[in-house]
Amino acid sequence: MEHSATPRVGVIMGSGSDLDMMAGAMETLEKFGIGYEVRILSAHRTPHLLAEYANTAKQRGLSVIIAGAGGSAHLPGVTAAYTTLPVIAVPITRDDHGHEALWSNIKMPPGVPLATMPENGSTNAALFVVRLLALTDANLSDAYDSFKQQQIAAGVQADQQLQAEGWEATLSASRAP
Ligand code: RP5
Repeated sequence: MEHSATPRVGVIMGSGSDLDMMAGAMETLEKFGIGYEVRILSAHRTPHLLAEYANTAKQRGLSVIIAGAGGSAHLPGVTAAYTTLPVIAVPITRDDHGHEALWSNIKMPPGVPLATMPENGSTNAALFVVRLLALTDANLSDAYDSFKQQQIAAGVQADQQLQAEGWEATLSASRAP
C-alpha cells in the first residue's frame, strides 16, 4: 500500500495482527506529512518477498525502514541484513507475551546495526525517523521543534493544573468517564 507518490519511509510488519501496534508509526508520519508505504512481510512466512523488498528499498527511494514484529521477531534484523538503509525495530508484545521480541531485536551481531525502540514503540520509531529526515530538511526540522514546544506546553499546563486543583481533584478528573 502506498500513501504517497514518493514514499520515503517503509513501514513493514510480520503479520496483519501487528497492525494495531504499528498504527502509531503511520499516524505520526502522516502528522508530519512524510510519505510512507506499509507492507506485511514475514521473515518466516514470506522470506522471498521480504528479501526482494529490502534489496530494492534504496533504489526505490526509501530513506529508512521501520520494522515491527512479535515472537521470535526476526523481521527487523533480517531486513537490516539485506539493506544498507537504517532500520528501526519495533518489538511487539502483548499481555500474554514475554519480552522475546525485544531480546531478539537487541541481540544483533556486530556488523549489522539495528536501532531498537521500546516494546510497541511505533510512535517513537516514527519520531526518530522525523529526527533523521529533519537533518537535511529545514521544514521538517521546524515542524519537529513545534511538536517539541507543544509537548513542553502540555507538561507545564498539567503541572499548573495540579498545583491549582491538588492531586486528588486532578486524579478524579482524569478518571471521570
Ligand atoms: C510474528 O508473529 C508476527 O510479527 C506477529 O507479531 C506474531 C504472530 O503472528 P500471527 O500468528 O498473528 O500472524 O512473526
